[in-house]
Amino acid sequence: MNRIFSGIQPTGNLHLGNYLGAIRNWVALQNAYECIFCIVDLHALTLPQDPDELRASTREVTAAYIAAGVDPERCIIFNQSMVSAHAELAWLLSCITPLGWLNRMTQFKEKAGKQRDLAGLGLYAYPVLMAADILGYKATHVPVGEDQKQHLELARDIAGAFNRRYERDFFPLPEPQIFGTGTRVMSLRDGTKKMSKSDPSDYSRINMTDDRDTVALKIRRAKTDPEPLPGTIEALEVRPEADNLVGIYAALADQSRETALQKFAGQNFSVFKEALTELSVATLGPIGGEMRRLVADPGHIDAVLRRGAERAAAIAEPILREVKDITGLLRP
Ligand code: AQP
Repeated sequence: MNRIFSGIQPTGNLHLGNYLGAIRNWVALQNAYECIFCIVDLHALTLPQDPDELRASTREVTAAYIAAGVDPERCIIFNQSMVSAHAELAWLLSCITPLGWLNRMTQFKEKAGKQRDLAGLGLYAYPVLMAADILGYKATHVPVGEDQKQHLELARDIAGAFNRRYERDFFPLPEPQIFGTGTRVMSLRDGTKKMSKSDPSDYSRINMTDDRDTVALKIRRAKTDPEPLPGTIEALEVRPEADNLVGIYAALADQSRETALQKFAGQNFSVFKEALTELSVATLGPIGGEMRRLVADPGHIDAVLRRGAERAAAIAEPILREVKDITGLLRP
């Protein structure tokens, strides 16, 4: 059986990168797989969070899933902290994960910055919790953006380490699913940095709830160069900001970058940016509106999350019990 697990951290404003790199793909996948979509609130705690904002953000991410078209009846939608198997399994897996594997993780290096000794243990151990999220459901496939590929490879290594240690084929090795042009959306202010919720500059990203005027302003202000759009992908690729905007257009229009570029080759950015604004608003406008409607009814969102947590626990708890038996933990 093919089972998908994926999630997003409730750490602030969801953006176009989260939509194109993750949520939009989930909507398409829900017809072909058993899907578990999590709001990974324990991961969010790896950096300081305001408790009220964390609660609000958890509901907002849930609203985004539903507003974008993830069906809470067909899929399991829940917040991670409601199913204790995640944290328990993370401990068991951390005991078989060599430090050397974690030392290679680039996201830790980026997020910890220069003051690595001050970074929390949770930030360092984040990939082990992510492995537990996935393996705790014996998920076979994990749709992610490019940025999460390294963590997923680690989850596969940990699954293999467990299977070898206990000499059985217990955990399937989860396959990454990385789709098309939206897998790495970059900042609107710097084409070499990914679009991120935690970027202090609001102009670096298009939020899923931005209104038309805000989207138009952010795209108008997006960094570009004075040259018109080139005619070839090779010429585009050496201009990271232009390349990023064409990539976003292509992803939104569901086209290849080549097709999108041909449409605007030789034109000025002002023309292209207007078209990009229209496309962004046409896609995100209805989703943002539905998100606002859903967030205004927290009772409904909480009911979805409660039901999702029950369904998730019904899968994860028996798997955790088996892991405990295999590892020799007594369950008297
Ligand atoms: N810029 C991006 N382009 C494509 N996909 C992206 N994703 C995130 N940013 C981009 C995908 O969204 C999913 C959820 O990511 P996350 O919130 O769990 O963590 P993240 O990757 O660290 O996302 P952010 O937005 O950068 O958040 P912060 O600032 O909190 O760290 C993943 O599938 C990810 O690939």
